[in-house]
Amino acid sequence: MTDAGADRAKRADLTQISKRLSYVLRHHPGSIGAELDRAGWIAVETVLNGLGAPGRPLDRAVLEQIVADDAKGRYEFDPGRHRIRARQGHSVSVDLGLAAVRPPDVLYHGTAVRFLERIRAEGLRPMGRHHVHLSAEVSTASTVGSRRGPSAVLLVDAGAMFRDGHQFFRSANGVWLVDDVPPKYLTEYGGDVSEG
Ligand code: HQG
Repeated sequence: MTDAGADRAKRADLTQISKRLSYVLRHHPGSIGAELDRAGWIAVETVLNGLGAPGRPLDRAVLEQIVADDAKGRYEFDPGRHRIRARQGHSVSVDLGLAAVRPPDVLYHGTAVRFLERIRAEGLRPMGRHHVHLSAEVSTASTVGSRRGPSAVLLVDAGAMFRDGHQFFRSANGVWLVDDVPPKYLTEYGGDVSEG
């Protein structure tokens, strides 16, 4: 294999491990026979054992690299680096201890065009996750929406929601979180979104 080929293979391996890490830390710690504590933490050693082969734990340096290189800052270690957790995106019940904060006046949500009709009727709901995820930038919302084919971006009147008493949280990696967004605060934004 060429050096470039070996690099690509290594990156693909790391991506695979990162996906399994996300699955364990956000959705199914039971898949490695473990549990998260209330705040979503799990012992690093448990993760290394769980993501490695039997009798051959994952190398700690590999986990450190995945956390450090993650483009979205999805994971964090505790200060002593004994425990690890996902910063947001959970479907299992955790209390991340985030304080409610005032949002910017406008936030964005990217979604699939095929979901729009239902969203117009019932607003944004957390679906499988704890919260509805919103972004401060259109570009991020657009990328998130594009994961599921033809996409649309919705503009959220976060200022009005805040004035009306909705609580907003901001995860350690900059994702805005809210329980739900009723339809009256949503406007369809940008080109590939058609009314009706
Ligand atoms: C849609 C990724 C029908 C919602 C991303 C979304 C993000 C509705 C899907 C993070 C609906 C849920 C979260 C309704 C919402 N009717 N569809 N009433 N309300 N939806 O994956 O926001 O890579 O749970 O629009 O970057 O897409 O995992 O949420 O399309 O930050 O770190 O239901 O996941 O981050 O899908 O993505 P998701 P999301 P990670």
